[in-house]
Amino acid sequence: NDTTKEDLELPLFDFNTIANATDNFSDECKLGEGGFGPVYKGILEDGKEIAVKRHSRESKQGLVEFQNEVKCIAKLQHRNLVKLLGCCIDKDERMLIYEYMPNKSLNYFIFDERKRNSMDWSKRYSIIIGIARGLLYLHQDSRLRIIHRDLKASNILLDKDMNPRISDFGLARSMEGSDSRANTIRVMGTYGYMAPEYTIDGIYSTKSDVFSFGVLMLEIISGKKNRGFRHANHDLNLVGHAWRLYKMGKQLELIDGTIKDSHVQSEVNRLIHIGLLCVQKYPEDRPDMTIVVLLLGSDIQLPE
Ligand code: ACK
Repeated sequence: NDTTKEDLELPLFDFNTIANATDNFSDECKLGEGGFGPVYKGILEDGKEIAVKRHSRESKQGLVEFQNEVKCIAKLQHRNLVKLLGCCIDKDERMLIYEYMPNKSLNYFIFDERKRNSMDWSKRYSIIIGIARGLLYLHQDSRLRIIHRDLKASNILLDKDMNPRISDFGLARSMEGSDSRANTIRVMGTYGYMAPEYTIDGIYSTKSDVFSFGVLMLEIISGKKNRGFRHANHDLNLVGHAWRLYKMGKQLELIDGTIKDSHVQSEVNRLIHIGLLCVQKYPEDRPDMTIVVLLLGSDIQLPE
């Protein structure tokens, strides 16, 4: 085990404290299964609510992801990132302790029939801009320059004010001191959100995150999930569908029918346009997050 406690620069929690907080990792406290093991809700003795990501013991991969997640986010703080409070290392157990997010993930709000109605346009817009700011912060941070690599609706958690927080940095890579793009032979991520150059050639960069962000935007606007860029079926290939509608000048058909206020149509139209810029096939054609945040916050009309 090459994770030494000194490496981490993070508050360390005692195993018993976490076991007590989560009722000994009971099923009742389990929030779900994350990419690398179960996630539990816990309550510390002072009443503070936490989420505990427990990495499975045996997994060698788990160790790599754990170190990676710690390295990437221990130093970061931003209102649109889930805050890492500390970690817990006990023999071969590794856990990450996060601030608890009471409102589940965005997945639940944009795709669940019962919940979708509660997402009016202004809420969707503030979620889009929050995610964009969080991602810009990751890309820009001069110490780390982080590429998330697995940006998707289920990794966007909502805090008590429905403010979006990017989570799950298990696959993130720091480009500190290196080129702005890199290659991998092990393509990991989520089908539907991965940029074509990443899926096909394993090339990732801040621009592959921009692609995933564009998919997320289109999903938030349409209430539909993108299943992947190879599907010819409209219901499965949201990106292709959005392009087709756009070329026919019918992009407003993309808007989720539960968004009732028609006066927002021109604004949504502009956002669809920004989303489409982000999901362009070639990474060099996509804007970087600085531009995306500027475009989102301004009322510049984009050229047709
Ligand atoms: O969509 P969810 O309710 O939000 O289900 C998943 C599950 O754990 C597996 O990842 C939830 N989860 C992860 N981190 C947190 C957190 N910091 N606060 C609350 N729930 C979390 C996630």
